[in-house]
Amino acid sequence: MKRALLVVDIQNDFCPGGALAVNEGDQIIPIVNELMNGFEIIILTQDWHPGEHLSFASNHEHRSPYDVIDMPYGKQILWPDHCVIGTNGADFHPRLNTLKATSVIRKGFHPEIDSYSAFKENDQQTRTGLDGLLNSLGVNEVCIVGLATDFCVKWTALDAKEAGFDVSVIVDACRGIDLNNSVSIAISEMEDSGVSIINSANLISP
Ligand code: VGL
Ligand code: ZN
Repeated sequence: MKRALLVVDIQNDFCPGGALAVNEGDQIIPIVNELMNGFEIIILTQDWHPGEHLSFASNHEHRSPYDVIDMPYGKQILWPDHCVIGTNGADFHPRLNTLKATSVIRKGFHPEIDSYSAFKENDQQTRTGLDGLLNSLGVNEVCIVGLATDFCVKWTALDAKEAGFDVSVIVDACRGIDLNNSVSIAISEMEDSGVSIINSANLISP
């Protein structure tokens, strides 16, 4: 029995003032830093896009952010340019305690594929290697926090479940983008897939 904390995309661009700011995104940071004390294995994820990434509306003619287009792998929401490799927006938020992290997983660096999940990209085939890392460390349970509840947190949780891990999402340590009620839909989808939705106060340290 070994658990890991997955800290999803707590980067400047997803926090207030950033290019794809999540409302109150920075408010989870003290809770996440506190939760880190209860974990030996802490994995941070980092959304990491080249400037020519096809999830950016700016790379398509006559398209605006939040338009939906067809990609070879299915529907894709177009986003404002965000988390561009090497920019301040792609850096972890300065108040996130990154010193405790044991690994960092970067995702979304293939220009033609978006990647919400920390396990596999949106084509549902290209893998990040996270399941191999967790398995080789003997992890059987993952607790997930971060941004955004309705995109990267949700897809990471669903893929973790599919990969055979016990999965909890600590909701008060997550915030969402919330397009058309997508946060409550995401919570239901996760619950229906067997993901436990819990509060940080209920997380008992080993
Ligand atoms: C995310 C949209 C685009 C996320 C990343 O971290 O939830 N959302 N890229
Ligand atoms: Zn992204």
